[in-house]
Amino acid sequence: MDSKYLFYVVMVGTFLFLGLIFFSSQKLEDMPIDETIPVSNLSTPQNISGEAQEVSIRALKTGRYDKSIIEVKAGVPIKLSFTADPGAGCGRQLLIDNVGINLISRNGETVVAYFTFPQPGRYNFHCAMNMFRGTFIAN
Ligand SMILES: [Cu+2]
Repeated sequence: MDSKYLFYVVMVGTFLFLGLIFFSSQKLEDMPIDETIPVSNLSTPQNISGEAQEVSIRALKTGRYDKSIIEVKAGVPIKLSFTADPGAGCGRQLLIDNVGINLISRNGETVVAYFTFPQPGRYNFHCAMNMFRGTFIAN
């Protein structure tokens, strides 16, 4: 066998092996929350007159949210309940783009925030590292 070829195979094999060790050592439950982002004001209904749209999101220890698409109405207040499995690592933090929401459910508790999407569009929600991902569709 060509020794250059053998060298190449050994190098690639070593690389893959080290990569596998590295990724399998990255346990979801060890992924940190980003403490530098100010936590949203919780449980402060902002001028809720009449009904709010009730929405819930759960971060699962499998590394995903329980839902990836949530349809809501734009311009109508939303009451969001967020819960994270204790083993969900960085998924215990929920950020929603453009509305300044940063919720943290450290130990499986449900945290609540009120907010409104001002105009129709797609608004992403995610953990600080963008591993957990979902989208609000405001109509
Ligand atoms: Cu993450």
